Amino acid sequence: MNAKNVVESLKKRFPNEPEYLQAVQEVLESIEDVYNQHPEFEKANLIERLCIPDRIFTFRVSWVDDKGNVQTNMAYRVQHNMAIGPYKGGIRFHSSVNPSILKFLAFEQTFKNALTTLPMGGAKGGSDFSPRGKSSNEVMRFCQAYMLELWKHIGPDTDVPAGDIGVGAREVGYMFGMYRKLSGEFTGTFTGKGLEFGGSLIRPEATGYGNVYFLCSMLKTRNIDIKGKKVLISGSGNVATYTCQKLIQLGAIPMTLSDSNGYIYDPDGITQEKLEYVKDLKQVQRGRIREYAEKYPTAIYHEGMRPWGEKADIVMPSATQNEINGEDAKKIVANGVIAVAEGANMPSTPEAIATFQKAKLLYSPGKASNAGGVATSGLEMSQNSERLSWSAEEVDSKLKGIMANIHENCVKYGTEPDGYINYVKGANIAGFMKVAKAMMAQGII
Ligand code: NDP
Ligand code: 2IT
Repeated sequence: MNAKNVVESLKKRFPNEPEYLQAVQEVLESIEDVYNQHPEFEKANLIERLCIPDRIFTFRVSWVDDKGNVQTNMAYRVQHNMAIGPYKGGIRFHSSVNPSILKFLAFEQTFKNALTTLPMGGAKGGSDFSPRGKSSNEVMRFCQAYMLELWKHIGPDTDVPAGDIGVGAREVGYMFGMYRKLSGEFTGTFTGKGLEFGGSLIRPEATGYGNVYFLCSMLKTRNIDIKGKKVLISGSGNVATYTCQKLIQLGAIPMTLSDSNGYIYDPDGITQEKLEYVKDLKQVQRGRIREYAEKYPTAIYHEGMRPWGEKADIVMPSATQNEINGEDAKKIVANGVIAVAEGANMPSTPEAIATFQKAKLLYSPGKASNAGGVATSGLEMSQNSERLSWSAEEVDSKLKGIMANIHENCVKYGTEPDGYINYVKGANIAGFMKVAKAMMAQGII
């Protein structure tokens, strides 16, 4: 195969989907050598069948706001690939959501889920509805309206949604409630549920904790201790918060958090006490990160900026796609950063990735280092199936084992002749081979 030809053909078929094409191009370029060793893949047109989603549901959602106005939003579920297990992946509510973004996320999810070693296919859903500035009643009515359409396409053995940007415990609760009522069954359709109704301990923490576990494995390859290291984090949502928490537990010093309006830099470091304030600010008061600098005046708020110009040892982007561009990456390298571990999905542009790899930084793509979230979702599905709940220690220890395994696979498939570990290549090849073999065994469908 010539990866370029496939990408060119997809560009012609889906010209208005830049994020989708970006994600596909990265994977195809890094698996090309392995793919060429398997002529049977080419005969079965495996690549196109793997890049194009199985199906996409697109629908209008209508709901009534608090003033009695009828609102409409566009909503979607991309069921990308089911070869190794039921469709699995989060739901994103954000004004930027469109088919390109959800297709890139569902594509990435397919490889990420394969890496977890658990039986989960890849999917993603969402809507251009933004919960920000909406009352809880409005959010509930929107979630219910979204489920009214989607419920018939999901189920514990077909498609299991979860959270993502704009979808946390509150939204999952409302969607699960409506799903349960419409289906008339109590099943584990949805992960990230409340602990009282089938949620798993450690699932809220899992993406951030998993990313820090992965970071520690990367640092270990160079005998570097995480203790005392200064870390730049973007975002202040689920992933950012629990990344910060695990870093504090391990003696590292988180310096920044952000939202789409700007970032805060705390020269004294973010402590657990300050983090508890952030959790309350974001999850209960639903406030903005700028308020941190009002509460802790030694911290500085930078309006309209991202944190990548600050001096630090480690960078953990945990907000959204393409939030680190080529110029940011140059600053990060110039500042002497040793590791970039992605919590968000595709936060670095191709130019940024090339800059990190050229400088031989420890750099892990989201599909490897943020896989702890969906992996723990897989553990929640297992607990729901056996109608049992595992202890926090048991889930955390399984999460650690899974992240260690993903790291080993990256080393196995991604180590280059000079010893540099190309985590992008490693993750893409390991994920691809598992899904490809399953698809080959199951015939042309
Ligand atoms: P949350 O909604 O909890 O938090 C998102 C954070 O990122 C908020 O602080 C938000 O700020 C900020 N953000 C969102 N969009 C933008 C933007 N366009 N520019 C700048 N900042 C932005 O989401 P999560 O923490 O769950 O998700 C963060 C990332 O991690 C996403 O890329 C997601 O796909 C990925 N991820 C999430 C997993 C999970 O388990 N939740 C698992 C694996 C990956 P604001 O309040 O201003 O919108
Ligand atoms: O991007 C992701 O891996 C998630 N948003 C979590 C998906 C899940 O099903 O837990």
